[in-house]
Amino acid sequence: MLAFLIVKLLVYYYLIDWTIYSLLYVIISAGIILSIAGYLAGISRKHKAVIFSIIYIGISVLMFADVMYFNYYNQTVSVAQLWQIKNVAKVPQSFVATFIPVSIFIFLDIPVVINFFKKYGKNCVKEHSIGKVRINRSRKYRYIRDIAFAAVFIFIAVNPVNSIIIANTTGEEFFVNHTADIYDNTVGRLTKKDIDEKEVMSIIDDNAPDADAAELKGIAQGRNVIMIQLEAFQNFLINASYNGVTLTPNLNELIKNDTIYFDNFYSNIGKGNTADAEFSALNSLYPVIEREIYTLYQDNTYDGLPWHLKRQGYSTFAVHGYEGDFWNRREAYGGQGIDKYYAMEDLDQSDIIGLGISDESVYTQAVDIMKKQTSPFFSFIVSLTNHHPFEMDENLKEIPIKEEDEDSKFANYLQTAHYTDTAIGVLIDKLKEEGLYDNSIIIFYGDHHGLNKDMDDNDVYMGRFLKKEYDYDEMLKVPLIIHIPGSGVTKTVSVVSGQIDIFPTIANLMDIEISDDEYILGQDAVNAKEGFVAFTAYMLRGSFVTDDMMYEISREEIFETGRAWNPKTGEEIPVEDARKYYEKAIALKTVSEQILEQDLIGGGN
Ligand code: GP9
Ligand code: MN
Repeated sequence: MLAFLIVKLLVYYYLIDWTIYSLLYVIISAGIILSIAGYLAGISRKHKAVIFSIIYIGISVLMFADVMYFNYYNQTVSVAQLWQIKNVAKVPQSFVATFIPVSIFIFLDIPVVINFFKKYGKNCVKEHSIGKVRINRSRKYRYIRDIAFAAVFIFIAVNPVNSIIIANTTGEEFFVNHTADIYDNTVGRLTKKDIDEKEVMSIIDDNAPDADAAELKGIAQGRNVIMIQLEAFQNFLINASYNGVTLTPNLNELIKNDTIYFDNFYSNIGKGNTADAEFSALNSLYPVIEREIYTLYQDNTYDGLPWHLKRQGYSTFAVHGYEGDFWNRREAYGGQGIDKYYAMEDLDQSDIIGLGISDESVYTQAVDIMKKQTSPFFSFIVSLTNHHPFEMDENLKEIPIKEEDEDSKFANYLQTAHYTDTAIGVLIDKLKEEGLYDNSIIIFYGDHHGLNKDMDDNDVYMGRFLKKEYDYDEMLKVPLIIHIPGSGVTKTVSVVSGQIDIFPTIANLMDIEISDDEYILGQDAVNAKEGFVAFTAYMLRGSFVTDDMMYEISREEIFETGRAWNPKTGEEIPVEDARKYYEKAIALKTVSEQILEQDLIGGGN
């Protein structure tokens, strides 16, 4: 039975990223499980086998959830994220595609361990009742022992002295990790202090990047805004070909003329994926790790891009080919300044691919809505067809796949990403046809990665395709393409930028006034001298990218045990060189959280 338990734990720690500490974790976890079993076996309660079974199955289910979650998010499950079960149930394809067969070992030992417990439990009591073997300790002694054990355990889990050694050696152990998480989300939250509004502004002044030049100011002033967030669309696709076929011919063509292309642009999403990309782009604020801002801070007051345009007389609407209440968009868009939302149920659904309405159909229907506007408009379109697990009818697949890549997520991704580009071609043609092209600013950007480097052997396929190691610098890089027909402005901006910078960037191009007292955490990326983006998910809080350094904090969220490297060369950089930017990232993340928690844009709560 011990062998079964050990295999279960080995598989668990292997699947949530084996490190040098994992062996120690296996010993600690096994020790705790055996202590629970021993403790319960020793009591003479009628239903102790049932109690043990419930606890043990519960532990196993949580381990399985951790493994699934880790595979997708590079993090174990938190109590703050239990809400996500609802979304998993809605997108079962992605859940099934995330399942790793070996994780079944987490459940295989359950009958063996429970059976063992039953026998052992009976013996214990028998021995006890006939007064043999057991050392009969006094009740007082047992209380002291139990309290001391719990106190030491909680001390290690909560780590009140912030010891790096404790955090390092026990940080990801199953019981310690989940106890610490529960503590952080209960006591930790209740005891957290707000930062005064003035202090928030001064931290922003000291830390948020700020471009002071005003090149290209107002070149798109008064135009219609067509903003398209592209599902799972990564930057490596641009100007690339696979097996002799150009992957994104339409976007490549756009980039050649009247376009500003940002080729070092990053996704800075939190746990709300697509919805967080939207939020960050529209508001220049950072999302959070707990869940999507659209739900957590649905009732806050915002003053992002749509609100600024509304004040200039623009109509505002969003179009998306999936269920209206997904990511709580239906409820949240009003607060974002988006007046009308056309979701799946409001649109023609005759052309479905994968999860929802095909991009081509959504774009065509969106242009029809644009045509009906009587004032300049802000249209926000969120694409969908390129969604994980990237399944599409064979007849839509146009990329010939090499034998070595057959039946991979990577190959499927190339197909749906290529389709994304085809649909963009249809959109551009339709805009021209309807006379909406010349007087618009058309913005495309990716929401997040499609190919997680830790899933589906993507590192192998991508490594071969890119001819370099597939790391976060490539995985989190999505394109930002701003097309301003007839502007005569064609350039590539390579200074680092991210979704956090979209609002101030568009504001400059459209000459939208942003006053000094607005909470803006990004900068105008056209005029940026130095880039800076802080991360929230995948690379956790404290991680960042600058023009020549990327830093990933360790999973225990300890600065010293993170890693830093040059994103251009992949060369390692001493971690200490990252400290100043790490502090900047923490400062920006903290003020962003404070702005949301205190609803500061709405004047505070
Ligand atoms: C759903 C779509 C996909 O409406 O935006 O969301 P994702 O799973 O990528 O966050
Ligand atoms: Mn998405």
